[in-house]
Amino acid sequence: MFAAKPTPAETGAEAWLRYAPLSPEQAKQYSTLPTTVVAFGDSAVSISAQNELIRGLHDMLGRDVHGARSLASESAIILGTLSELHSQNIPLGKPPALSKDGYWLTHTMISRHDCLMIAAQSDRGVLYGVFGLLSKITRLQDIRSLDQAQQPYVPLRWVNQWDNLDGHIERGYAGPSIFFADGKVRDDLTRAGQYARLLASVGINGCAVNNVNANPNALKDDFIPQLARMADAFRPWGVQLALSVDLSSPKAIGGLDTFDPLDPAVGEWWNRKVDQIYRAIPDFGGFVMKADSEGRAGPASYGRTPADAANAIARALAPHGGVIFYRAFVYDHHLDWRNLKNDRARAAYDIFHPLDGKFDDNVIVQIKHGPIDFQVREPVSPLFGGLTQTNEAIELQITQEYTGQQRHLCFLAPMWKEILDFDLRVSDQHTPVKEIVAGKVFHRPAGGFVGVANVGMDTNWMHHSLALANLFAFGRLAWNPELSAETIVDEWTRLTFGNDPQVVSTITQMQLSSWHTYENYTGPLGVGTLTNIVGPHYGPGPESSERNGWGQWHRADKKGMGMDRTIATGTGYIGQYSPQVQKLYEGLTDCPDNLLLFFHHVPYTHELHCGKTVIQFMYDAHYDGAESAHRYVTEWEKLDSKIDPQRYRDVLLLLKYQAGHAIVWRDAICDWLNRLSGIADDKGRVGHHSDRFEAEDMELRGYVPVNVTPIEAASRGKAVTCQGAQQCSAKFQFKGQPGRYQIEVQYFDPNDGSSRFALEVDGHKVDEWLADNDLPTKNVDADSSTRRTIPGIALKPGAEIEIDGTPGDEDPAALDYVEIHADSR
Ligand code: GCV
Repeated sequence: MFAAKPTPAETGAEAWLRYAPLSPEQAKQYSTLPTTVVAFGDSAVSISAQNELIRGLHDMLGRDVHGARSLASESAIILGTLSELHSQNIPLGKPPALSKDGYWLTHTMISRHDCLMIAAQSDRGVLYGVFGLLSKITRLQDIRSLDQAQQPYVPLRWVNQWDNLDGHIERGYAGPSIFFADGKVRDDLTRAGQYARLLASVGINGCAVNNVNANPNALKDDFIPQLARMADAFRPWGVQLALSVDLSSPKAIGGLDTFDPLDPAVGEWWNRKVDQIYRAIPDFGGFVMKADSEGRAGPASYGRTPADAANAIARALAPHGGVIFYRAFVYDHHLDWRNLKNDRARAAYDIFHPLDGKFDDNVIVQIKHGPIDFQVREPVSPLFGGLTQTNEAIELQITQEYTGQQRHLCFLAPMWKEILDFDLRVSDQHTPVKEIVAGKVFHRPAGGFVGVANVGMDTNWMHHSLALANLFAFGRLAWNPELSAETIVDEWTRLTFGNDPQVVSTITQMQLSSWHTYENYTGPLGVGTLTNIVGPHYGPGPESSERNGWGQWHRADKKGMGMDRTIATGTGYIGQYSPQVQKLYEGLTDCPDNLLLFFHHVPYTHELHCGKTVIQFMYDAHYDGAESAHRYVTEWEKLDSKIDPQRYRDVLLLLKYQAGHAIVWRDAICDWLNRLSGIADDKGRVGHHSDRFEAEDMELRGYVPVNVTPIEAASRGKAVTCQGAQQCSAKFQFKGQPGRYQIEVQYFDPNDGSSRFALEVDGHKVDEWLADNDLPTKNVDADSSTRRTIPGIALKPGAEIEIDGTPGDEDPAALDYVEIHADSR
């Protein structure tokens, strides 16, 4: 019934636009589909729409599909804007009301021929309709009596890329920039065009191409023609080019001695610069601005406000129809951590709420979804409810900075849905976030969704094939936030991996549970991601949040943990919400468990609504999370032969890596909490690893024990490293019962070279591997800690197990421990 064989050798480059051939049986239901695609428009976007439909139908149905510019006496698929269709006298009946990017898929009879029609207000809408139709066919939907209109929920659906001009991407995890290299726009922009196609397929209509920590050089005269080439690559897909800009540009590159936004010379400079950009790129989208944040220049240098800065630039953009997204991510990162009333979470509201009504109509305040910074769980930013006379956009992070950096599976749509659906109860009315940012609640002229995407040169765009579901989901939610996470991931899976029921149900279940899994082992109860916040934001590093000015405090001490943000005794942050939301969070009785530690400082023995104590919940969550991550491997393995070999293997490797790293997380956080609180795990797991052989206790040749910092980054805080020797070994005797075992070697894979390991049992080599993963550290620590699993090893009591490590460059082939478990398979 389903396509017998998946397409061989897929790389993931086509993402969800694979158009894999349908089986003859599947294709049968589309046998009456016309094979002529008539497009009346001649814009670049109309031509893309026509070509895309021809390509998709041809590839999926294996039929000869061709394009035409006018109707002949035959059935056809007709593409056109309503005005083009009118002028061709196409019978339209009563078209639905369509907004700018909306489309209508329907049938019409022309000279007794049944024609399928994709109609829209704009050529971009036609293109979106084409993708909509192709998606239905890929998912084997019945299109015989199609009559459906679709409208985007918000007008501005943008992605931001944090690409630096040198080609490095800040918080990018999939290779270098597809746009820039060596301070210039790349000569070959093929990938930029392909990216625009992907974006268009989910309705994204703008892309700011450079880092919000913007390099002023992007506005230099000689850079603008380069940007124009990028706009050319985007244009056929209806994606507007936009740019992040630095407020100090008039001074940094403009020859002025000030960048005071209220200085007339500065205003003039922006006017001239913007005019110059629009001469080169007439459909330029606008700017994104990060100012007075994390060391960026800002209006505060001149005693001016964000509204002064945003409006000065907005006025230069307005005559051209451009917009500026001004980011509300403004906070002091030198807060005094000793002052219990200080709270970074308050910053956006404290700064922007008083400015409500002071921003021009082409300014959109871009607000991160939570008040801190894309932690694994945060409440909704109260600022969404605090700006009733200002355009707002929600900023969601597609790139998994704090959620596993595309090495861990973490599908974010369930989290985004909770945020978008959250009812802020402004003026005691139903005011969900999605309606506020769409401009519907406060009747604003503009509003939007912004996703920080950070795709890179990796063939499959995001490194982890399953991570692309986040980019897809962002686009789908920006188009229609009423869609459920289940619907979105079902669509994505069918488009990406085909319609086999086992593949669809396995992948959708993995994706849907993955956020909770990740939350469980990295930061449950709303404590924030307990990662190394002063390092790469990746592995566990719970102490790094404390005793510094960054304000990502969890305030864990001997007795308890959590930030007191109450109105009564804490920082007062809760007071930034409406009274009904305040009531939800202020008291321990109502505050949901999953955000408890975000809002309250409680003793470890505090009993949660679920009946567990905080400390036991923490232990259990970490063990549950690590187990779930482990199950993803076995679930995925069941799909072998149902997924093309390359994507199957690549994902399997990542899931195995994740399962190992989840254990690193579990042990680091549980050990740390156990040490801090002195409270034992009811289930006796924490600190007791009876199957574990510590490397420092083995018989060492060449290897030297070292202390690892922080202590929780390695088992018992120690590892062994091979320095100054060609090869080292660590040996121990197995003392268990005879049987088949799985050997787990916990080693470190820092990114300063590639070491090699070999495992021998009684002198026979049973495995060898290279430690050459690209992990975000040069150090022997929790970011580099990695697990190698060697199944099916027969062991007898007294068997000698030896690990040989060969350093490579600066990588000292460091080992943490070995675990031996019965192999049940
Ligand atoms: C682009 C966090 C990230 C930074 C990022 C910043 C922002 O602090 O760690 O890399 O900078 O957010 O959103 O501006």
